[in-house]
Amino acid sequence: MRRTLVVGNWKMHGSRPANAELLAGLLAARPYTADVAVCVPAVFLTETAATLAGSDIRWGAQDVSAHEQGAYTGEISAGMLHECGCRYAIVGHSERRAYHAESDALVAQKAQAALARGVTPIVCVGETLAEREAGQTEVVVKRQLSAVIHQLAHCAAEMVVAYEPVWAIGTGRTASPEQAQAVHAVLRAQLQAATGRADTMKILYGGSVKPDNAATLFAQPDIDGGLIGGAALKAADFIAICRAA
Ligand code: G2H
Repeated sequence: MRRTLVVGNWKMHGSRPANAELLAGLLAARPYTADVAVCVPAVFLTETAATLAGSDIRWGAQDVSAHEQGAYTGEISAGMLHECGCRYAIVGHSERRAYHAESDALVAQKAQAALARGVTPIVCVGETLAEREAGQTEVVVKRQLSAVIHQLAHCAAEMVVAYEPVWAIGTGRTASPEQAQAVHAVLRAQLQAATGRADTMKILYGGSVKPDNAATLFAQPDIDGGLIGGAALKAADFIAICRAA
């Protein structure tokens, strides 16, 4: 039985006062039946760690460098994230693929760098609207996941996968539970073929998850929780989603 995981992806939102209020709200609403985590902007990791330390709410980053260390201005290594107590690092979010030209190969290197330092990568895959309409959904997500599996070989079983259809991100359009489940089943079959342990691996859904659609999505057999953007910025909404698990 896989335990549901709900991860807030704050993206480039937040401020010290707003974060303090949001985290206080999440702490006050414990206990949760789901595992709960927040992936915050890197500059807030230390404070987030101090606030959440000793609780069962986990924290993580939204990206990680593919490099271990060195002259890479602006980059943050997996070792640094580990020092900040990060449990997770999102890699390959479609916003990074689109706005920072991240390739499948780079995403795979980032996932490997995270795992090498004990940080669990949350590997995002997902098709654009044009790709869906061209009937390419399965080809695209399998290609994206295959790059990571190939790079990671034996340790692939330690990662989390997030299926985020690009057309559903921040648009208010959510994949129907049936559409999402169909892709999750494809991804799980691919993970099973590669690792033999897919029944223990979490595949999250992301893309306009809200309090009113979370329960139906999470009830699908291959949807193990969510990666939540906009609705993770309001304590009441995020708590409601965590409770929908
Ligand atoms: C998808 C998601 C979080 P939102 O990017 O990763 O954001 O819930 O705002 O669509």
